[in-house]
Amino acid sequence: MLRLAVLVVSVFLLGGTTVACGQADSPTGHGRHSETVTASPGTSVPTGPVIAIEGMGFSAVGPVAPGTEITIINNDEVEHSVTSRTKGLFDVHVEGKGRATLTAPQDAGEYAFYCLYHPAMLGTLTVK
Ligand SMILES: [Cu+2]
Repeated sequence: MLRLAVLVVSVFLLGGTTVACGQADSPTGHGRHSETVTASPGTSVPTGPVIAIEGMGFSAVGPVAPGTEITIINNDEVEHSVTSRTKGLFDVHVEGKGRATLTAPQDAGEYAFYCLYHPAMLGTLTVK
């Protein structure tokens, strides 16, 4: 139950801080989601690329264009980060069960990243 409440709150936060438009005709409608929803259709599906974090690992993300907004969805209970190996390029922290946005670098290339909290978590972002 608490999990569901947190999920609902984060959905509201997302709707409030991003310009939620288009698909959210009735974000709080009567259709309740099951508790295991990761990216439920209808209310909060990101339109762009996504890096999902689950089980202490990053999902793969396909090549993205420079400057693309990438949604990071943390399905774990603990906080993670998406931090570039090249210091200072990007460093986005995502609370447990939270979401954040990473803006892809402007230059094409392969950007290795990891989690500051769990350095064994590794991923690569390709920009082209
Ligand atoms: Cu982590």
